[in-house]
Amino acid sequence: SSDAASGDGGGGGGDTIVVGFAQTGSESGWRSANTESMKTAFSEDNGFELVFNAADNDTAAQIAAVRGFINQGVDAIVIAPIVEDGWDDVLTEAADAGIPVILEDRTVSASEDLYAAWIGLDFEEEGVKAGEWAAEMYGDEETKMVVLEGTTGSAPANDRATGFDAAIEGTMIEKIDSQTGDFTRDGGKSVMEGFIQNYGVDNIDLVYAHNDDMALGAIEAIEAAGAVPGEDIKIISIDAVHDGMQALVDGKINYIVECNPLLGDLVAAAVTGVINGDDVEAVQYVEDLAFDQAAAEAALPDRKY
Ligand code: GYE
Repeated sequence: SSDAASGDGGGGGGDTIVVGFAQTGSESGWRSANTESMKTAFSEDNGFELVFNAADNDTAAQIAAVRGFINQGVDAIVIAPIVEDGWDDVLTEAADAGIPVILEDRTVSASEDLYAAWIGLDFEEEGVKAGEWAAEMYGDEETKMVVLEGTTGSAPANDRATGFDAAIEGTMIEKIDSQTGDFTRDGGKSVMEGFIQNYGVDNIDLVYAHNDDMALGAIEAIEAAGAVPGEDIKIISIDAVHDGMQALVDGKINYIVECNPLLGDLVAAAVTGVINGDDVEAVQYVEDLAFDQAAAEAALPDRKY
């Protein structure tokens, strides 16, 4: 409790729980909101000492950070895994050292025995929601679509593609190209510039972006090519961060599926529960909404991120 923590002086003794958090990096607005949520939840006032690492989306650096936490002997490790594969060794090392691991945000392909809990979002369902809307709006006419993928090998890039593709099956939406923009605005912009160069701005009808930041980058590329985003080229994205929602209100994005980054309190509760030996739900999904322009207009004033 905060009472137990106050007066502790941050010395790391007593009731303070020392948590190493291996964040992906700082690629997007979603990530900024997630980092802030985590730092707030794992505050000294809440009885934590947070050792924060952001790996700049370098998977080797992220694994090295987790090894550092193990060597340091932290009480618990939280990871937002950049990619799904490659976690078996270091998770086994954490288990051997008796340090519990809690995953937040993205999932891993490693055995569930190697971590105590995962808290995050249903990325495949997000893709389905985006695809169902695309199918309903554009599925009856010939629609040439390009896809801006998230970080290659990441759970949200994999699952958002799977869900969307399943939802548009049998429609007249044709995926003409799909490349990674690494979840960044710059990445989305340069990949979209390449698509426009290769296919011609008039031959692209729809962009499906795995996050808002890449959609915002694509908007810049579309406008620079003299076309009108949201009209000449429709755009669907995922996250519903503030700048994305503003673009939706402005008519430059047509639909956004939410991905809630405010996971800090749930993750902190899971860490505390695991350390206290409580029964902690091993898989915790957080609910997501979806917005068209009117819904975005209504929601924007009260958005927390
Ligand atoms: O959608 C994207 C971020 O893993 C859900 O990562 C997260 C994704 C999010 O960079 O904006």
